[in-house]
Amino acid sequence: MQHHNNTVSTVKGACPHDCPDTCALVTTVIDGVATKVNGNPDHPFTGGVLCAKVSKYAERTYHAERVLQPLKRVGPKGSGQFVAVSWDEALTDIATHLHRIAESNPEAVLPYSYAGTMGMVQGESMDRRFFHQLGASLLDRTICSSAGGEALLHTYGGKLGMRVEFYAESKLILIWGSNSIGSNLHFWRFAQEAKRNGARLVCIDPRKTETADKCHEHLQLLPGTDAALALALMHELIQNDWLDHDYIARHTLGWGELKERALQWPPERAAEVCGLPVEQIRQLARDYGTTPQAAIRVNYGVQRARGGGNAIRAIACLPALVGAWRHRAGGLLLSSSGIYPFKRAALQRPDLLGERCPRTINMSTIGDALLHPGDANFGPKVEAIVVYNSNPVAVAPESHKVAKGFAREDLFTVVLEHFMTDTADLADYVLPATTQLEHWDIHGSYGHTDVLLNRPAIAPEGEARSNARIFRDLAAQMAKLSPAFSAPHFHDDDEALCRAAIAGTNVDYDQLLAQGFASLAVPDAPFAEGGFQTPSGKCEFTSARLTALGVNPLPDHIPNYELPNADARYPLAMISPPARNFLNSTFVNVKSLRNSEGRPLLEIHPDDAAPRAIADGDLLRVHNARGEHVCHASINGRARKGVVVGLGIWWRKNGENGTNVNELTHQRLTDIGRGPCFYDCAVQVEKCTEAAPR
Ligand SMILES: Nc1nc2c(c(=O)[nH]1)N[C@H]1C(S)=C(S)[C@@H](COP(=O)(O)OP(=O)(O)OC[C@H]3O[C@@H](n4cnc5c(=O)[nH]c(N)nc54)[C@H](O)[C@@H]3O)O[C@H]1N2
Ligand SMILES: Nc1nc2c(c(=O)[nH]1)N[C@H]1C(S)=C(S)[C@@H](COP(=O)(O)OP(=O)(O)OC[C@H]3O[C@@H](n4cnc5c(=O)[nH]c(N)nc54)[C@H](O)[C@@H]3O)O[C@H]1N2
Ligand code: SF4
Ligand SMILES: [Mo]
Repeated sequence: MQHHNNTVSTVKGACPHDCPDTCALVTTVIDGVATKVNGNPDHPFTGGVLCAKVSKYAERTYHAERVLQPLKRVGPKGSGQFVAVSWDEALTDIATHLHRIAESNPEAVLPYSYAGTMGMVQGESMDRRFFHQLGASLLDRTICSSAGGEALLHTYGGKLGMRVEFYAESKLILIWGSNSIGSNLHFWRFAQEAKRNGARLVCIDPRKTETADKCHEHLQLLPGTDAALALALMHELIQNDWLDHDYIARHTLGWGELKERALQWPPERAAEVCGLPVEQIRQLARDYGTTPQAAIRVNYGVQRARGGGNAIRAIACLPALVGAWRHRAGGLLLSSSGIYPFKRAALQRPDLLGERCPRTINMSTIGDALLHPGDANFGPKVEAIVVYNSNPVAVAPESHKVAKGFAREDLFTVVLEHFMTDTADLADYVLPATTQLEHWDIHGSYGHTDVLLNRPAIAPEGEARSNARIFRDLAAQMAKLSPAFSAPHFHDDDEALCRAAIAGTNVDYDQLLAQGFASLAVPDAPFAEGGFQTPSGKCEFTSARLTALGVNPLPDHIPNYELPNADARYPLAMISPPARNFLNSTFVNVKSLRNSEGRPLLEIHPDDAAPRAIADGDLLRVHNARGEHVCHASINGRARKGVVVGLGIWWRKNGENGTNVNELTHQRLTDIGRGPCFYDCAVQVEKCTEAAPR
């Protein structure tokens, strides 16, 4: 109810989530309470529209289960026994622990963070300064995009591509490894516009997603076979001379070698590997080879298998072969994050390391890292871990090892969080963090090309503090033990950090303050005249840098680690892409969104269900040598034969047997970029005959 004497305001912000869309937000605040979060109608890309998840942001922010005071563990690890303590007590004790460990070996301290917020300030500023000063182990942040990101680096020279708005003018769009309706909604708006203007939409995905339902064609290939498909497309482009010889000659490197490789991949061979009808591959090649303004929206779903880097490289070669880059409505986009001029070094201060060169730990193998006793090769055992913007116990592969690592009584664990996640449950201290409605931040995007400023709309709930403030406050405590932490760069406040992110660039902070966003000047067609940022300046079909890294310099199909039936005990391939109403493991505890997802499910094809006597809704045991996950069967027509789909990422504690899909995934890494192989996983499925063990 709104009375005339209420103070009503609207505050401009940015969606912080790990989503390519980075929407501009407008929060309505009445008497200090955020009542509604909307899309900013003035931001062209957002168009006033948000996804279902962030429309529920007020529900998440005022959730009764928010952690609003520092919590200290009192019972055994994982017992859930915590008491509220003052900030002063928590920070003093944490600083004492970190200082003591760092005194004998700073590398025994490990930060663990990812993109719970994508903000430059709350994601990668004061935190990095703190750990650089300490000399803590470095974290290789590979869990999402490094295979594809590095593949793109070695092909185009960076994370660059088509401008998203020009997809609306394309005549053919390949949506490759992405469920756009679920995970890239604002791109989908442009694809819809293109469709209305007569474009053909093709979806390439092992799962019949909502997006596949709305495309003209769906190539439902087996997981991890995209490079074979791309090579067969090249084979047909060559055989039918659907090539732009001029573009190839002037702007590419290694055409002779690539051609030779592609000619080894007739469509019949790829059809066999991909599990696709050969005519479907031929037709796609014909469409791609004969439509100028052909665009590819490839996404990270492609690169979560052993050969994921090579697959992205093979796909990324296609636009150069047909000269699609000549048109602004042709080409490819994986990520646009490479265009931002943010001053990362100024924010993160890697120079604070001085002469020290700490070891690097890969976040994708955190299970093994936490269980490692330490040796000359690995370095010291991890004795303390500080987690923020991430929920590794739920999201990292082979999670029973991750949980076991975090359960170590001798590991000192601090978790900065909004909620008691699976990871927070295993902490020594849980520190209450602010949400995006309560703090400052500045954002780029990986799906568009604007900069956004996030202003706090409301005061922090309870005793919550922003990540940047928590690391500032921790530095102040450390300064009592180690004077280097009293330096001025440990005093910069959050808004000053926003300004520092763009200081000296041509992004105008006043414009951000006034309007909430600012567009970067980017060319319409980035590679129309070549101009790739590789060492050769060309689109590198062959990469000398990959040779130097000991990787095959020419894209190839690399079969999955776990091919179904390679081990007869595990005949099904399992993929675990995101659920539409969750964002990774965020929002799992928001009731309205959880109700939409129901419960943890495994989608299975009728031909795989029938011989196992599995009916829709049955309780299932999904297992392999690493573990078992109990969930319910869904025979909804979305899984292909031979492939099961466990939509993620539920919290383990919501699982029927206290696990989620990552109980089954492994810690082996991708060919390029050291990434995880979530979608390269073989399992067996059977009906549960008795109530699930807990
Ligand atoms: N609603 C929602 N949106 C999200 C997220 C979320 O959890 N929920 N997560 C965000 C994050 S962190 C990221 S990284 C992005 C991810 O963005 P995308 O990579 O676009 O993620 P998805 O839309 O799930 O698309 C992955 C698709 O790849 C398919 N797939 C699996 N294996 C293969 C394969 O081998 N080949 C091909 N061609 N396809 C394959 C899956 O079935 C799935 O439909 O989305 C972001 N947006
Ligand atoms: N099986 C399987 N596993 C996967 C994937 C998959 O497709 N399948 N996807 C992978 C991918 S693409 C990714 S990116 C990772 C994502 O994994 P994570 O980066 O761990 O993402 P979330 O699970 O969303 O966890 C983010 C946490 O950060 C917290 N948070 C948000 N904002 C703030 C803040 O301002 N301060 C603090 N302190 N905390 C905050 C949220 O409450 C949330 O608990 O998961 C990976 N795991
Ligand atoms: S999660 Fe993505 S689509 Fe939803 S509001 Fe945020 S940026 Fe927009
Ligand atoms: Mo991700």
